Amino acid sequence: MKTYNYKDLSKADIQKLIQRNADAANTIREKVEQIIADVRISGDEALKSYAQKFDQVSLNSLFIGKEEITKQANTISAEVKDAIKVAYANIKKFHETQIHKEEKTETTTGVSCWREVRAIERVGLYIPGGTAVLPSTFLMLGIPAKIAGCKEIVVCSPPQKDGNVNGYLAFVAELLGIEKIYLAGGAQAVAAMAYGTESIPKVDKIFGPGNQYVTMAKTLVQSTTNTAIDMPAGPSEVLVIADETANPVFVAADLLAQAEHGIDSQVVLVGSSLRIIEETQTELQKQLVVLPRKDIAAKALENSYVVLVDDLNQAMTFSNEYAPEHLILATDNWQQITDKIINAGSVFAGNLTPESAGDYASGTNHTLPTSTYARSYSGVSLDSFIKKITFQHISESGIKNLGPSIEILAEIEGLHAHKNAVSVRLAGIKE
Ligand code: HSO
Ligand code: ZN
Repeated sequence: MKTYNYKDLSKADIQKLIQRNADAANTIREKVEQIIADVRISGDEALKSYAQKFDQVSLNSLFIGKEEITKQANTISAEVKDAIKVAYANIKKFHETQIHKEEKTETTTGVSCWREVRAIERVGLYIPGGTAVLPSTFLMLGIPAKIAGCKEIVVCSPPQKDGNVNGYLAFVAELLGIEKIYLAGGAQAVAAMAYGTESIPKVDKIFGPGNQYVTMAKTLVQSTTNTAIDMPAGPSEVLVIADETANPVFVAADLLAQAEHGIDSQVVLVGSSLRIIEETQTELQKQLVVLPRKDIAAKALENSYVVLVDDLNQAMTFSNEYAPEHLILATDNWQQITDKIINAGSVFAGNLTPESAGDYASGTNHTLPTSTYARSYSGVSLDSFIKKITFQHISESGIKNLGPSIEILAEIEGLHAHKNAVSVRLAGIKE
């Protein structure tokens, strides 16, 4: 990986460095628009013909039900089931801490205001399939949806060649109590959940990662329907801050863990120790060659880099500019800098905390903002599946106390009907 010295970087250089892979999404826009139009017009038929075209499978039914889910779930080993259960329990425990009830407040005597939480009624979870089946993503989206109490949870995942779903996904569905999995993938699945088809219900919000087609489809349906999406998504990324207390073997392993996700993934090492940086570069090559996904990881490393900084504070300044999806603090001194973190999706603090822990099983969510969106977005959490509705109640003393101010404000805005809605009540009380 190419190394830059922070001292030599101008503001413009830094802006260039923090820019993510300019995505070629526009080239696929037309194709995705066509897919969306097909699904709108032909519904299930379009989904079946896309399954034939993209997944090479001819489907009789567009979903599998409870019986088939149980059958598939039983094909996986007890060891894997136990590991999934550990992840399930931790993710559930952490997301349950996100349940909050807000207090009522009396803003003016006789005027009380409060908010109540309601679950989004119908949510759609897109779980990638094909070469990268991600049961962990099903856990990360399904658990908060269940805790929130969403009435309808629509799950779409591309069919396997045998027209079924993978056993790991089936087992997660069982744990979540989800009795149907729709066999649809890619942009066509997103279109189905946004518009609804004969089989697949329309939802209010779509969640989940996916390739460029899925991402483009989410972006398009968000602006053309009343369906919301979890967040804009780009290629996965990690930034590791390392000082002289870091372990180069661990740092290299963390960088590769992210690099193996895809050729467009980016990994950045920001180090204050030249020795650690050099040893990490050597380790990277050593560990890379034995990885099954070494070709993918090697490509990702080509668009990755190292920044040499003076100290942890300077490292944090760069990291905040970069706004990484994952931030690893590979230092025993992590407590010194956590206060200075402004932009990051999820933070992994200390030398024994790999990002993989959060990807799978520690409890935090792995659906996180990428491509500098950590500046303004949070990762998926219980909040993503709920809405908060404001309420107010005004008593006789309340309308007497607050009414005159409302009347004046309505008057200066020239909105006399607004003013009148208060005046008639005040007059009604006097009578
Ligand atoms: N690091 C990925 C999540 C993931 N890793 C799923 C393994 N499986 C994006 O945050
Ligand atoms: Zn990962």
